[in-house]
Amino acid sequence: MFVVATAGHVDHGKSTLVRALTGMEPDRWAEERRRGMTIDLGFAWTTLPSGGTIAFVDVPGHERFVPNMLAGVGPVPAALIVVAADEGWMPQSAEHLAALDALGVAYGLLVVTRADLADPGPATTRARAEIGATSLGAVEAVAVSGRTGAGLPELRAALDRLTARLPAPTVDDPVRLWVDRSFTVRGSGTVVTGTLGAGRLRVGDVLELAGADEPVRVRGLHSLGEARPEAAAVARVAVNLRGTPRDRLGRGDALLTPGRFHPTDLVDVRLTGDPAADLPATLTLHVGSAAVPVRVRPLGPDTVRLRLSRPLPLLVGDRALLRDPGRHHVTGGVRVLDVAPPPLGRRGAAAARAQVLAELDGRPDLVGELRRRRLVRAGELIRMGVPVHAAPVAGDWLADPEHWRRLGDEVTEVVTRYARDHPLEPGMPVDALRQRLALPDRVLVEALVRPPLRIHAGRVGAAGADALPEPVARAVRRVRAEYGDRPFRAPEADRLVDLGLGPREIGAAVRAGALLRLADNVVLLPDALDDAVRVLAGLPQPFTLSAARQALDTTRRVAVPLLELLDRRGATRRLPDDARIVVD
Ligand SMILES: Nc1nc2c(ncn2[C@@H]2O[C@H](COP(=O)(O)OP(=O)(O)OP(=O)(O)O)[C@@H](O)[C@H]2O)c(=O)[nH]1
Ligand SMILES: [Mg+2]
Repeated sequence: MFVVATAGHVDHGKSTLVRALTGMEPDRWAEERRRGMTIDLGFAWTTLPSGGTIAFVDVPGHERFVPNMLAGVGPVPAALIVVAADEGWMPQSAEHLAALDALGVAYGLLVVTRADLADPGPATTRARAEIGATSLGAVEAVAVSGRTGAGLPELRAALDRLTARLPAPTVDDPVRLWVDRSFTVRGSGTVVTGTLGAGRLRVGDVLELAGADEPVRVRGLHSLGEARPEAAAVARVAVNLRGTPRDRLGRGDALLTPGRFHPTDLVDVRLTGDPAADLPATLTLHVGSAAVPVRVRPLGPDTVRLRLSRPLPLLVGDRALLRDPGRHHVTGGVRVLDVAPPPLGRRGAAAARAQVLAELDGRPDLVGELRRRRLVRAGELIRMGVPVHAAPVAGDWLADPEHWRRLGDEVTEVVTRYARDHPLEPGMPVDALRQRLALPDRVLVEALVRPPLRIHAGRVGAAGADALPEPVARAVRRVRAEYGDRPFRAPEADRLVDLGLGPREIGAAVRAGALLRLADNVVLLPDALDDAVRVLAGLPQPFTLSAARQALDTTRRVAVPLLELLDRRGATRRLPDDARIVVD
């Protein structure tokens, strides 16, 4: 299916033309028919000579209803520009064309109607000149009479040529259905309609309603008046939503593929066309079927920041237009450059931002986004409209490669400095390191720690006794040299003092696994435990404390806490008579 919107000045014959082409009535309201004037969007469809189906979104031409017109053309890729032969180019011919240009609509047809009332030549010449200067470029022109039917076969053939040129829809893209109508059907509940420009909808799909938390479920689908299990872009669709009250949504809302959009109320955009130097501070942003007041903050010569009065699900590259509702004037088009721009706090930030924006063209660019954002979640980029084809560095985090390398170096520096400043701690707490590097997620720290650094018990440090400050390490080496051949003799308290091993130093050595503490001021080398079990296993079982003390060639000061430690570890068992056995 193809969807084409009409455009043109009031009373130039848009609805008459749609009626003549489709046999359907685009003016749905009694008031429209009574006044002979379109007020709101109308919908009709027909089959072209080629067999293709074409649906029309018929828009009002009156200047008061331009916002309705914009809601209709916003999501539609092609336009039928209607000019009356007897009136020629008029103000809303110009305003509608400016809107199409601002939105970047590139496909269209000029239809000069009421050709039975006047020579279509002059209107055709003028309109073609106007259209030729816009995003539509050179268009085919057809003269018709909605009254006599003259020119309609030529118009149908021209529509076939137009639709054949339209780009193929991207049916695998996520759905962003801008709602242009919502109503209630008795027995079915809420129904919304819109132009599905990309993606695919199926009965049973769960969608997000932009700005609301709960999901909505597609209960039924209609397209061109018929129920269908599925509709693929491009299509006019009516979606029946299960359990969503009618007052929850209306024109300007959007139904979205879950997780693929991130509604934003702050965007940086490029003004397209000929931006005025003195933009009003408040304008209305029209995008899709939505119209939202915005505050405009100029940044660069053709870039501005827009603060939206309510969030919209925008993507990098989106086209939209700014309009001054008071002056009935399309101010210009915009192309969205950034849907999650940084705050502009400090002085000079706006100028710096303008420089960044000057480099952007609205084409999603992963490498550039990573360079600017340095660290960002893949899901976040996807929700901005940036395709992700790079491997994450940790979790779902992507990093700018250069930044990631720098972070790796910083980890080494910071941890080394920490070890120097806190010689008795077995490394830097992971969270302190995370905060020091201002990293948003602990998994990033974990991914940045590389040998010889390691994470042990929530701290980042060098592995093993290497982590000991040199004086403690030296003392431990002395202990090993002096006691290595009599491993169950513990240095006396005054010897420990001589070696510089106070309680804090002993604590550090114990945490690093360099010493084993049996009691206050009673330490052994860590291999002593296994050796002790081997010696004790050689004794006749059960054995007494005194037998153990002699076999180990040590004192009660060591033997008592050593056996208690072995009991606790389950290597020995104490019997009711205080003798012990070695447990196999
Ligand atoms: N003679 C003649 N009259 C026409 C032709 N097309 C439209 N009209 C008349 O022009 C008037 C306006 O036609 P519409 O089709 O309502 O115009 P419109 O562009 O839809 O107007 P809005 O929706 O209000 O912008 C009606 O009275 C039509 O009968 C035509 O080709 N020839
Ligand atoms: Mg009309």
